[in-house]
Amino acid sequence: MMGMNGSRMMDMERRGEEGEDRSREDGNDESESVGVREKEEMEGRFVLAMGMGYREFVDALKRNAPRILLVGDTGTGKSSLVNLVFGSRLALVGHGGRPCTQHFAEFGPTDESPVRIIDSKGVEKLTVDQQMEELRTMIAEVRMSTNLLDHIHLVWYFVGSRWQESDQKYVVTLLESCGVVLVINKRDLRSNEEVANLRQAITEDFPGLAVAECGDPRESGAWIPQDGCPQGHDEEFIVVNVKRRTWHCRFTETVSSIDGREEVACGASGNDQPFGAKELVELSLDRLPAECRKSFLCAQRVDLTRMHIQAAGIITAATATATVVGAAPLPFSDMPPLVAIEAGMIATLMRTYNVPFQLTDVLAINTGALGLGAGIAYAVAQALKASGFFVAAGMAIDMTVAGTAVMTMGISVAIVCARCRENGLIPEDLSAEIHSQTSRLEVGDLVNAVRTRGAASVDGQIAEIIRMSSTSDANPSEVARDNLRDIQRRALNSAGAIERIHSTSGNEIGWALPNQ
Ligand SMILES: Nc1nc2c(ncn2[C@@H]2O[C@H](COP(=O)(O)OP(=O)(O)O)[C@@H](O)[C@H]2O)c(=O)[nH]1
Ligand SMILES: [Mg+2]
Repeated sequence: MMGMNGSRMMDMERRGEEGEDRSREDGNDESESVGVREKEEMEGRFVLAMGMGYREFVDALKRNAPRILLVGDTGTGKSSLVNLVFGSRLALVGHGGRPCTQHFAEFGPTDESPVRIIDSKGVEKLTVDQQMEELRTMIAEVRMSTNLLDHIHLVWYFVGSRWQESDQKYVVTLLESCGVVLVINKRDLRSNEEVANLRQAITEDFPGLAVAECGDPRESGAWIPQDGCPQGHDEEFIVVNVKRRTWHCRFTETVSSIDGREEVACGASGNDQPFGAKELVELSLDRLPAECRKSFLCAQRVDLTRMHIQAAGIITAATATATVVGAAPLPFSDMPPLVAIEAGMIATLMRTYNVPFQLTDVLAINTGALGLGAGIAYAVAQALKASGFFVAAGMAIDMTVAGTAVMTMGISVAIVCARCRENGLIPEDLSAEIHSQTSRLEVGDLVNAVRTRGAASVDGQIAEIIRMSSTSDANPSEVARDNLRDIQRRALNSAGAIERIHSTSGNEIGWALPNQ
């Protein structure tokens, strides 16, 4: 088998691109127009293959979507919180959704948000007892289904300004059939004292019931921090930049210094980021049945660390598959599968980070300089044709090249998607951003670790590389290199191919490969 190294691949691609340009200039040259047709065919197959892998992934998530019931008075911020956690595509508005009963409607699942949200509508006109009856009937009805996925899996119960007897009754009823998380929402509008009192009353009724405190100050009109600045200067706030609603404490104090009297400003400031949603996600996750957790994780948009772990699993799986495909010594037959694997991985990763994308984005990313995708497949075909011979026997894509290219691409996509999610912005040219990231990565060694069968244990390390590289300017390659010894040790260890060396006192002092 004749391997192909990275620089040669790039070389070929460069030649391929030139070929492409030439074919645009004089498109009536017969051999070149064949090339164009081939390219179209290649893209057609690519779109098809990618569409399948990605579709399966999304459909499975939707099939296993958890069903979450919202309970709480109108205006407690239910819709706002759902939008914050799952994105606004669920369009939780009064009249939408599929009616469950007269007073409940269901939203989702969608491709973007594989969750089912049941929201109440118009229950405020009913008495507490009638509302309770409605709730009981609805829960009993869905529990008739033999399919556990149709049951209500979780309730987000929105607490009002006081904890009342009716709250206690509601929660008792709900706990009979599903997990409950109490949500003290609009936290930014409540005083610490109010929250402390609520928590105490709740704990008396239900010791150990999960409570999440959330708030989204961006939602309110005029926002002033409730509990003062950290220095306790309650009266001295100004809210600057009303659009973004940042605040600044302008408290000043006159103090004596050696040279005389001086003005000292507090200067504490903050901004109005939403908060508490991550905690709500964690508490909810703990209470969901295992079958629905993956969908829930893919639907939520607030906990990045969870997304990294998910992404690492996807990258590892794609890398392992590409490595196997790359190992088959069939000339070029491995191109379409590799293209599909990589494209499917890119789409799935973007989905995991909830970065909106079009098929054309995936195409653009996949045809970039270092990606082993449609671009390279086409370029290699062009290069071979230009040099006068067709597919030569033994020209298989080397397995390490395949694995490395896919993993490199995966980590780059994940890092860039994580950054997009973190700052809420998507670069104008997503593809260029990902390719610039790709050029900073050399993870061949990492791929070797994955190849040693201990793939699962590598997930955590990949997640860590993504995490560190997406929140700082750290070079992902350096992060990878620093972790490499440990990654390999863990991979080998879990594959059972490693002997631990212990000191006489029993401490692990090293490791070794058997028979070497
Ligand atoms: N200050 C503040 N306002 C919020 C918060 N959550 C929601 N709101 C506002 O409260 C109002 C009612 O919210 P909505 O989500 O429609 O409540 P729902 O009736 O329970 O679905 C809207 O004007 C929101 O902008 C929050 O955490 N803080
Ligand atoms: Mg609402």
